[in-house]
This record gives sequence, structure tokens and C-alpha cells, in this order.
Amino acid sequence: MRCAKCDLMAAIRMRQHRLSFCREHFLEWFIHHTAETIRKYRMFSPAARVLVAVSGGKDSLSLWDALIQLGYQTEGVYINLGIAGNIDYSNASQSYAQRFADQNGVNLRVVDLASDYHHTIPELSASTRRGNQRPCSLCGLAKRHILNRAALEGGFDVLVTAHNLDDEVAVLFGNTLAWQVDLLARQSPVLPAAPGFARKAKPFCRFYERETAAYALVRGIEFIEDECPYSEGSKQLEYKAILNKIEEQHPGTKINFYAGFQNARARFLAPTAAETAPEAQPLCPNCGQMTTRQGLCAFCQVFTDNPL
Ligand code: Q46
Ligand code: ZN
Ligand code: ZN
Repeated sequence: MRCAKCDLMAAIRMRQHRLSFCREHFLEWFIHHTAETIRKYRMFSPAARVLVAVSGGKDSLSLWDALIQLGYQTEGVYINLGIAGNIDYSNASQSYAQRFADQNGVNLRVVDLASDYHHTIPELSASTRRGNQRPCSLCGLAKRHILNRAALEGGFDVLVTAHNLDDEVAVLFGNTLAWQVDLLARQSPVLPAAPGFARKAKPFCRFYERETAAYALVRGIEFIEDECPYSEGSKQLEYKAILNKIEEQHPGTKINFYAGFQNARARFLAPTAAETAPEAQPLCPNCGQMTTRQGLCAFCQVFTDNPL
């Protein structure tokens, strides 16, 4: 099979787009497609100061790389969650993120849960009621809070995360099975800023996971290949496996599912609470961020209410 743009043999075939490219033209397509997604969903302007949430994995480092290629002014933020497993997962991932920053002359902000908040995810998961053997629930809470805070305090125009299409359709599938209408309403490629909330965008939401992996490989980006030890057996992975099976038989299913949902969301699902009446929500007396309840927000309850 030949490249769609030149006479070279194709290095990557994308049945879902009916496209094949050599390495060079794949990179060109990938960067162009990233820019197109940013433009299509009006994510941020060329002059924006962008904070990239990095995990040390292929998606987030590829996103940072692509945004640098596109000329954006970027910084990264890494959260060390204190997860070890057999592979010293958090410290190892941090090294990959730091190496990327050093090689590219860009700044990486590091938030360390143990030293900045006096608790790690495994420790809180074992010792709190909310955590009760559910590290991912605590981890999600911590990441949302800390990333939002980093973006607001750093004065960034937008916080970007590297969720790819496979991540997005797995979440969409789960939320649809449970008819989580509030979560569906918020599952957008871009969420506007609101008082206490940074603007958020997902420029990789239309890339299949194998496309971001191919980009990292062709660009020679070094990233952590091990998964977080807590990801094993997660529902998210089960949904991905099911969706992969369908995609194998019917290429394009994932992108159609996602794009179709975005059209339906815009037409039928109400705007989020943060978009409509942010001033109606109470503020957390400890961190000043908006919360859905009176008193401490969920993050502060877990991270400041638990004595050392
Ligand atoms: S890092 Fe955190 Fe994931 Fe690990 S503890 Fe779960 S949520 S699996 S993306
Ligand atoms: Zn080519
Ligand atoms: Zn708080």
C-alpha cells in the first residue's frame, strides 16, 4: 500500500479514515488534524498560554510535542500521586515528563501529593471512607482539583488534557449505559471558563489511540509504557475492549459514535451548571473553589480533614 501523498510505501494505514501515509506525511497529517480539532471546537487562540496536563505517557507527551510544533506557548504540569507498585510508577513517569521538558526547553510544574498535600493516593485509599479501596475515585478528584488550581493560579488561558478518542468513547459508553445525563452534558471537547473554573480542552479527542501511539513512535518520544498498577481490571478497560471488537468489524464506529454524540449533545442536552449559574454555587472556605455543597469541597474534605 502506497502513501496517499507520495510514492513511498505507507507506514501507517488508518482504515477508519480510509487513509494511508508514509512516516513524513503521517506527521504532517497528525499536526494538521490537531490544529483542525482546536479550530473546529474553538478551543483556544494562537496567542493562548496553554497548560498541558502531563502524565509521562504517550498521549500527553505527544500532545505537548504537537502543541510546541504548532507554535503554542506551553508549560506542563505533572502530579506525582505517590503510586509505586513494582515499577515505582509515579517517580518513573515523572522522570519521563521531566526529560521531555528538558529536551524541549519548556517548563514543567510539579505538584507532589506527599510533600504538598501530605497524603498519597494509596495511603488515602487505604485510610478513608471515600477512598475505601477505590484509588481511582480519589485520584480523579485530586487530579481535577489540582489541575484546575494550577491553571487558575498560573494565569493560563486554557488547561489541555490528552484524552484520545478511545478514552472518550469508553467514558461515553459507560455514561450512556447508566444514563448519567449530567456527565453526558459535560462531556465536551471544550468547557468554557467560569468563576473558579479554568477553561478546559481536549485537542486529541478525535485521534484513535493507535494514532497517538504512532505519532510518539515516529517522533521518537520516550514515554512510560507501563500502565498505572490500579488500572488493571477497570471498567474503562473492559469498555475499550468491547468497543475495539466493534471497531474491528466496522471501522469508523468510534469516531461516528463520538461525533454523532457531540451533535446530539449540542442539540438536546442542557448546558452545564457551571455554564448557566456559576454564582449560585457555594465556595469552599478552605481553597476558594466552587463546590456543590456547603462547607469544605470534596477535595479539601479528603485531603485536609484527614490528620497525618
Ligand atoms: S492514575 Fe489514578 Fe488512573 Fe492510576 S489511580 Fe486510577 S485514575 S488508574 S488514569
Ligand atoms: Zn508520503
Ligand atoms: Zn476546597
